[in-house]
Amino acid sequence: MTEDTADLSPADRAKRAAARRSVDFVRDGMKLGLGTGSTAVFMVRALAERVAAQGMDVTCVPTSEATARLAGGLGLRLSTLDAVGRLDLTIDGTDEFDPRLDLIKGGGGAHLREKIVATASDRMIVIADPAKQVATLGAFPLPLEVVEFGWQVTRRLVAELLADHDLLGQTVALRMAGDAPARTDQGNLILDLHLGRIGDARALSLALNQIPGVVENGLFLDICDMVIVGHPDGRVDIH
Ligand code: ABF
Repeated sequence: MTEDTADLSPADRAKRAAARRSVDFVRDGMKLGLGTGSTAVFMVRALAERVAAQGMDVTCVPTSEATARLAGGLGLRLSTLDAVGRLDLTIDGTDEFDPRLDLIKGGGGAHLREKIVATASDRMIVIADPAKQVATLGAFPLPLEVVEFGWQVTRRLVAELLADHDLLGQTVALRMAGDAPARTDQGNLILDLHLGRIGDARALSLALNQIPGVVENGLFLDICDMVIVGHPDGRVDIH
């Protein structure tokens, strides 16, 4: 199945260009982590096309139920992380990346599985449109997956921690899906931290994850090896 690009927005053409380039890095026999989000959708489609056209043998571990449905429906062989143990490559989208290739992810609510899968991979390639590139992380709200039990206490502890990190006055919002709280694939809640600018991402990430009700934050630090940025005209830049 080859997609027609005529109806795509410029941002989607950029995402598609990055996605299509990323599957050039897939080799026969690889165990792959498949990301989540609209850019990852283009990648899964491109991967399925390439695997079918070249008769490649790849095994895929999806990072969300949505990606599992898409990839399985396109005929890609799926497995679980525990069954394969270690992955050769994960390809995923992002919400922001900075010059160090540090990321904010989790706008799609899948950052916990995405971080587990990326960390279990020898290599992580991120695919992005130009809007994702920033000088300093933090304009995009930082997602925190939190357990429901005591979540309001967790939110207060997070707010106090932000004050300690000179991020006083920033908001910590429960993510909603219509009238109800949004739920992750694990059934947990998401707090979005509107920070504006994150000075010391490493210190913040460590401190957030020490709060007992926090399952995982959306900072991906020293995990990504390459970012492919697509452009609407089909060009790509590699960082
Ligand atoms: C996933 O999808 C997320 O970690 C990130 O939040 C989001 C990016 O979405 P999109 O590709 O739709 O911009 O990769």
